[in-house]
Amino acid sequence: MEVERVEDGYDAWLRYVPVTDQKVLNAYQNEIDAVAIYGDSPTMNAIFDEFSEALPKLLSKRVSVQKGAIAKGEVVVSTPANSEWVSDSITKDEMDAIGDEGYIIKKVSDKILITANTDIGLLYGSFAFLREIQTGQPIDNIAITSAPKVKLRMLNHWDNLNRVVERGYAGLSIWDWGRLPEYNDPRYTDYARLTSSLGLNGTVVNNVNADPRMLSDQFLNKLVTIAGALRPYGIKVFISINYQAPIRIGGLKTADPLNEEVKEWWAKKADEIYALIPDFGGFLVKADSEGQPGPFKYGRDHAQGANVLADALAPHGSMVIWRAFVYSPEQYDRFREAFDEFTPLDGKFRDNVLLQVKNGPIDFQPREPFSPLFGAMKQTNTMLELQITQEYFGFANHLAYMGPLYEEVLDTDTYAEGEGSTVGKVISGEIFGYDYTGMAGVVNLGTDRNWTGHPFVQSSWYAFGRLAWDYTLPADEIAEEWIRMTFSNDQEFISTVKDMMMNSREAGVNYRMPLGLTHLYAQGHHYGPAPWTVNLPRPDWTAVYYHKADKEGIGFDRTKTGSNAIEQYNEPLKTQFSSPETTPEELLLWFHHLSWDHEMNSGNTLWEELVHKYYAGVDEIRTMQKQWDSVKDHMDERRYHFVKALLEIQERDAVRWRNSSVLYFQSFSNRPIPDGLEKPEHDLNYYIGLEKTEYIPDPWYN
Ligand code: GCW
Repeated sequence: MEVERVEDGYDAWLRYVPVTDQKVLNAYQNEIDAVAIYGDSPTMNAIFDEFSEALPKLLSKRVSVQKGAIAKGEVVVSTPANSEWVSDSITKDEMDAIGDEGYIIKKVSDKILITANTDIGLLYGSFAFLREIQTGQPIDNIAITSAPKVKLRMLNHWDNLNRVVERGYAGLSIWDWGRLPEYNDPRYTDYARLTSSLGLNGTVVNNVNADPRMLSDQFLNKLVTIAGALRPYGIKVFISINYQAPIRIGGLKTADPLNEEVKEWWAKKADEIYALIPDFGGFLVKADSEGQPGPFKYGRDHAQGANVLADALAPHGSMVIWRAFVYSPEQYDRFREAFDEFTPLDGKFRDNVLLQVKNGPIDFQPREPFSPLFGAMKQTNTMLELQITQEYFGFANHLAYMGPLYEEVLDTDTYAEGEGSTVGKVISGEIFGYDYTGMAGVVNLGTDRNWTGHPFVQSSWYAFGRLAWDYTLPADEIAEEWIRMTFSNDQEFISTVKDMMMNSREAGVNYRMPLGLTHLYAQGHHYGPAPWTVNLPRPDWTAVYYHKADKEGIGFDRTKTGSNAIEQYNEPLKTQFSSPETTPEELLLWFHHLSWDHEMNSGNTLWEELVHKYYAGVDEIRTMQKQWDSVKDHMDERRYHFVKALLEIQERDAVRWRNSSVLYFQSFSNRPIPDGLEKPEHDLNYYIGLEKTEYIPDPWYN
């Protein structure tokens, strides 16, 4: 009896459902009879398992997957070192060009060759080949050469040791600490398959708000099991460390980075870790930020703080990733802080330190200008941190594909070394020649069956991974791949859903914070609107700090007459952002405080334009609802109904965001909501009341 497939999202983009287009299927069936895999290692076994699972399902026929033996109609997977036929089929130049992790897929007489310099390269090539089949691409003349542009391609988990995931929204942490090290949950392997299929090669397993116990023998032993499960897939484990660990678990009296005992403690700790996990990745550190301890207590700076850890890890060939997410209540403009704190330290960090910088200067807002640190740190390896979890995008309730946001960041010109110095080029080391390069994505993965809560958050995990490999890939192409693999190769379905995805980020900007408004969230949980927030222990946690609305106008003046944060950018950006006329409208209120009557490009006043944007955001969600309904017949009921319900929640929330914001800002502007727009159902007080009663419980903020 055939059992109907349950589309619960667990398999994500590795579903391996039968190819349905008969012409395409015939071609594949003719081309592929067998897979010959050369070499023996856990990674080669993983390749064997993947092909054995995938091909018979995809091709609806028996495919023999075997170790060795070349015959007709085969896919051959081997390094040149393991097969004479392979080394005869490839040149040294071809192999040199792909480095340690790249791969080549090409047709050689009647066979398809997948080759690389390492087993991990072969694994990436195998996943890439399967992706071609999953997305229905022709393979009769297949020719793909690919190598990653960035070295460290990693996920960051904000998972606590009690399994609560900070900003997670998809269940508990997938790391089952209570049953580790004994129980090697098969889920770790599936996590590794999904992650590695994108080319990601590192993961930080615990929250940057770090529990010192992560460095205890107890937890390091648990980590050994996880490292073992991920190793065949080329994923190294990293941990976040707590700067006070020498005191908290080491029994020392100080954690001063210049103290000899402290130095020794870290060096010994590193040795212990490497004795357990020989390929351990390194440390991630959030120091002197949001209450986390750091070197400041001892009068030391970030470089001194990082270097003691770098020295401990250097003998093992690994690295420290030091976060640049810092801001203090004293600063007049939070925007300025990371730049002001870190640029004087450029050149003072050890070579094996990477500075991990969030894409924008504030904090993963729906739209931020890029952090001016990209393009300013010539002598410090600087890597990019993006957020996959939707802390500021409606948690796991709203559809918000992050591909366009990532693309926007990576393609933005920093002008660090003249025109064309994009953020992508900076972080891949092309501009300043960094020793280490990297990209990190903060994930929300949890015990929810589909990993990410909202099925479409998977698409941002996917996009992040693909862009970490190649930052030049277009977000819409990535979306299409993901749709094909996750849902369907049907053209109508693809174009409709791709359209929804590509518009979803801008819709989210529009109904929350258009024209460069930012950080207007209810404090703490960051789900709903609260532009009215005034009194909090720190001014930079209030909303009024960010929008500065008054009777005259709205926006944060960051030009010379204000905080002058724009001076942190290279020319011509500095000049461009100094005048409202030359500032892109989507960033306008990031840099200027303007009159409600300021004339916009459309001819509308600023007030009218703002209101129109808020309304457009809601309309876009309503359009998405119609689009989703229109493709109902192209998918399973389960996913259709789930996403439909989530879109209803999103529409409700978008209306709340819009009405709250428009009514609140209207209390300053004293101008009418333009004619023809539906009027808010309730008054401002009603929406203010919702902040306390109607929000999604986030376990982190109970
Ligand atoms: O975005 C903010 C979050 C915190 C987070 C912090 C950080 C892990 O609200 O929850 O803490 O950033 O990035 O360190």
